[in-house]
Amino acid sequence: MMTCIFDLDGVLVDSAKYHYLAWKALADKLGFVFTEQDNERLKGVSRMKSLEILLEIGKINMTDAEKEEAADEKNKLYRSYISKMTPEEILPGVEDFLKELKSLNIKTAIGSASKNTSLIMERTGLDKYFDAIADGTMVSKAKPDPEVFLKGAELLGSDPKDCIVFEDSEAGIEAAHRAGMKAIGIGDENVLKEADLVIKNFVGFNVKMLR
Ligand code: B16
Ligand code: MG
Repeated sequence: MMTCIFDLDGVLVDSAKYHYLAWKALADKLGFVFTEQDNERLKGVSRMKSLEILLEIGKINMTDAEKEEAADEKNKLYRSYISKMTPEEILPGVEDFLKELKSLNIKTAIGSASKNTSLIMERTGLDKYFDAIADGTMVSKAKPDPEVFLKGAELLGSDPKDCIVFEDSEAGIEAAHRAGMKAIGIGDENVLKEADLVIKNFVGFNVKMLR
């Protein structure tokens, strides 16, 4: 039976802008410029890996303890932004597609690297559409490792070969394929070259197009 697994940031909601603001505040404090273009490199990447990329851009060295502290500080600021999110921030076309999946009894899961998944799901009301959540609190290996998607399939009792993953990052597309799943890219087809199909967004997208 078909199962749909969704990445969260960049697929269902645009939380990348809040990640950007929070990382930028840290860069400002450390005294270097962090642009929106730099932020592209952090999409789909874990929190600690994101910090390491940021520090590389700013040419700054930190001890492990300082890194923990900086990542914590960023996360506190990030959570203050996402705790004000509303259902209006669900990306266009997403809810119609999720409603269609529900009406057809197609199983759904989240497969996200974020440790803040549950807060975003609550604030936006997305939680009512999902049968299972696999997120950064449950896995130890980040995308492109397939762990988070395999966890999602396992929670639903689905066979990976019946799963279709929706992803906005290259690492996520690779992770889906390594899990033995199909991958639909959300975004730019020149970037998400490895995806089985790329769509710009969910506007007008429906289950017929999947079959
Ligand atoms: P957190 P996704 C990812 O979510 C984001 O794309 C990435 O930018 C972020 O660093 C990562 O989650 C960890 O997030 O700091 O909230 O644990 O795209 O896998 O849904
Ligand atoms: Mg993403």
